[in-house]
Amino acid sequence: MGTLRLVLADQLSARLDIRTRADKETDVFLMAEVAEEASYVRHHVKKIAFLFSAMRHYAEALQQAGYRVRYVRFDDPDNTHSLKGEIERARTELNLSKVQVTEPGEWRLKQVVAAMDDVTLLEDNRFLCSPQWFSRWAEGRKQLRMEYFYREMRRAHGILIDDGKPCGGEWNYDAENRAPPRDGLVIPRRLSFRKDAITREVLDLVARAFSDNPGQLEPFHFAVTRAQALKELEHFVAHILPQFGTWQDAMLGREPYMYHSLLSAYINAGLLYPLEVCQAAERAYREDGAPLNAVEGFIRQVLGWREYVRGLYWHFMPDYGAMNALEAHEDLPWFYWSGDTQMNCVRTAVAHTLEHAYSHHIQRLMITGNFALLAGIEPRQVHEWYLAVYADAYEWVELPNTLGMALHADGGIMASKPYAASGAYIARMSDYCKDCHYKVDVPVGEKACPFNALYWDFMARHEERFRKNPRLSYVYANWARMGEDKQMALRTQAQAHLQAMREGRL
Ligand code: FAD
Ligand code: DLZ
Ligand code: SF4
Repeated sequence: MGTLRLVLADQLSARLDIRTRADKETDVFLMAEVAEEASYVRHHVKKIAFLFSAMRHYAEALQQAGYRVRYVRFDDPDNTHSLKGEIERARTELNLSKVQVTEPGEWRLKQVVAAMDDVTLLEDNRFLCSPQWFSRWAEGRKQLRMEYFYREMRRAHGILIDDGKPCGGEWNYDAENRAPPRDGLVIPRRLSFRKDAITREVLDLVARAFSDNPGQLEPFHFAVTRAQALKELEHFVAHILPQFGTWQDAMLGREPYMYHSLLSAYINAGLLYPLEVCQAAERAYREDGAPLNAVEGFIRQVLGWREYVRGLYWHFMPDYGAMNALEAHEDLPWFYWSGDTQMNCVRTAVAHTLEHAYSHHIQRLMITGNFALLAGIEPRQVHEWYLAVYADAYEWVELPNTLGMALHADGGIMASKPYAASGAYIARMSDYCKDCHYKVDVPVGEKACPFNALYWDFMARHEERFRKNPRLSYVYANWARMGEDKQMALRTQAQAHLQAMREGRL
């Protein structure tokens, strides 16, 4: 008797046990494009198109390798449009009772499949740290700081380690990274993959079936196969990685990608393995002279942050999803979906997002995330936005980044202080302010940059919680030095900005 093997849209990896254990004679792979998964948030159309096209290419590769595959298309008239429904339908029609599934990356979906009869969950062995290992590491620690987790990962996997010590003598080269942008930066061109017949068919489907969803479908040039994703990795390592560290936090209006890798959607969907990505970066350092600050900075994102947020997610779910430590209750303003705001930084970050289903980390954290933090937007609504609009978004990675890193809604489990910043930070790290309706160095008045008053209002609202934090003592010292009149003017201005936001005038 064979086994039905479910492969989800983000499990397109040949090295998973679900594939290596398959029997070509008796087992059947099930893959399904279903409305339930495609609509639990209003996913960006490019995200849906990327996943459906990558799924169809993966199914084709499975078949070519001699496996039996049952692929349910979105417009199949018998499609039940839920994964549970498709498992049951396949079981009955193929007369297969046993089902195996690689652990889903979302708590919601894991509950659904785990509750079904005769379903076995297999470990997702693409990750470099299992949820069990993370929980053992977390047990008994007062603070779960990424930096210490990352060092253990470096040692455990022997990445950038020489004779048991970190390459170059330091674990972290951040001091050399994160320069403000400068004029004349030339960013190498990105690869653009030709659309084949499968992708063109998917684009037609998505245009028809998801016409109300956010985002621009075309131009579409994502990699949709492992071979293409490997080309993207090679291109990044050879031409972009050497500059990655220095410009990691810089933002330019004309450059949505800067020196970032654009690999997250491919790693998360399974077209690339995180270990091979780290090893490719390490080789560039050891064999091709890529600078250590860039290579270490990049590896820290993949081996450190990526594994760490997944560990946090499984350790604290399901409670994590409902946290709102700062009691933020404002509604998400409409400009997150439309880009219709006079704040050039937010307008640009949203425009990049709607066009590419991508924005880089500093736009996510210090522009759209920072605004939501300062304005006190309800975490659940912000979370749903991030989960919807990025091609790389699945709850295991998006939720801790949004709730923990950007919104401090987990009360500091993830970050020792909130990533709150005023307009001065944005002016230093980007070229947005020079083309803005608002004036970044004006604190109050009609042209006042909203990030200034909202920053101080945020600090004042949460003084009780943050005053004793040693990393924020200089902030409260500055606040006290302003005196009551200036404080009052800033807080009144913040209320005016919030009112303008609620009325769609900001
Ligand atoms: P690069 O800057 O080139 O970084 C290299 C790789 O490191 C990425 O491909 C990614 O795999 C990994 N990485 C870097 N930072 C993080 C991080 N903080 N957490 C996890 N992995 C990281 N990342 C997602 O993959 N999916 C999400 O849904 C997601 N949502 C986010 C929401 C918010 C509010 C914030 C602040 C960050 C979010 N991130 C998310 C993390 C990060 O912004 C993206 O991984 C990154 O922007 C992807 O672009 P890139 O591949 O060019 O990354
Ligand atoms: C995000 C997504 C979308 C849009 N569509 C599907 C789908 O049709 N079929 C499927 O198997 N998975 C889809 N996914 C991914 C899942 O919703 C879910 O986010 C991940 O599988 C979690 O690991
Ligand atoms: Fe953003 Fe303020 Fe700069 Fe405008 S002035 S781009 S709102 S930081």
